[in-house]
Amino acid sequence: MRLERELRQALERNQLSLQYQPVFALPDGRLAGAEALLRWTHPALGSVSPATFIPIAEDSGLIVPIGAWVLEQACRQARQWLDAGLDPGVIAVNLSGMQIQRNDLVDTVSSVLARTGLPACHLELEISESYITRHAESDLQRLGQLRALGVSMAIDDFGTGQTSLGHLRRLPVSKLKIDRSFMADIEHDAAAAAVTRAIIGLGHGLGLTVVAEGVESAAQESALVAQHCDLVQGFRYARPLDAPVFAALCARPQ
Ligand code: G
Ligand code: G
Ligand code: MN
Ligand code: NA
Repeated sequence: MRLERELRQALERNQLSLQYQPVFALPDGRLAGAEALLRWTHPALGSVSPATFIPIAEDSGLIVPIGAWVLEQACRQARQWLDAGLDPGVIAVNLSGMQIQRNDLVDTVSSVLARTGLPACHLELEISESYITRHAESDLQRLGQLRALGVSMAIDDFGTGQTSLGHLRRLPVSKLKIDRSFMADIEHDAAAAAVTRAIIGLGHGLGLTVVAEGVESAAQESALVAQHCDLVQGFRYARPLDAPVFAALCARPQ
């Protein structure tokens, strides 16, 4: 596995970096935060998509040290923004299933927060719905401990997994991120719109904030405003940005 060997070296050779995709509030467009997204610049292949290398990182166990690096890097960056007098909002970091299952996850997160000095309220952990469906009781307990640290949690790719509604109610999460596949046709297909409306209603009924991902058009935005969706993320607003570009969007204190 050439890519696996090279991925192992990527960390120490500084080939990994993060981009930040902004998240905005509806209807006013206020910046709410960003999702940190991992990038690998391979010396020969150039930019390798996470869709290619995250599965390799998961199969090889490399996702554990790489995931810890992502967490540290995102928290350090957010702390720097705060120190510069900027308000980056809530910075979301994606966790893979293997990270969630580890006993040391809570220690890892709390020590990163302590080391970087980032207030926990600025960190959110995104957990794909596909991992949540496999949840054991112990994983649930771990998520509760994370929330006790003051970190918030979001269910990512919501609508693509099989979370039972009873289980959803027990999860210590504060946000649902509607998978971007559901954005297709919401502006002119009544059935597609019914699905997002139902997810938003479900989220609000459970007291959760709902984020629409993959918003690409003004028509999709209008549909989401009409459905009282709370937050949006997508190419209509901004692609994943290099850190200095995202910083330029952050508010200065009044
Ligand atoms: O950024 P892009 O759309 O190419 O990301 C593709 C996939 O890789 C998405 O599902 C995203 O959640 C995942 N991903 C991006 N960064 C990270 C990360 O730091 N950790 C994990 N586990 N997944 C990530
Ligand atoms: O699975 P996750 O939600 O973490 O995936 C985030 C990925 O979605 C990022 O890699 C980003 O590049 C991609 N993305 C963000 N906005 C859009 C969008 O508007 N349209 C599409 N097709 N992809 C998007
Ligand atoms: Mn995500
Ligand atoms: Na998602």
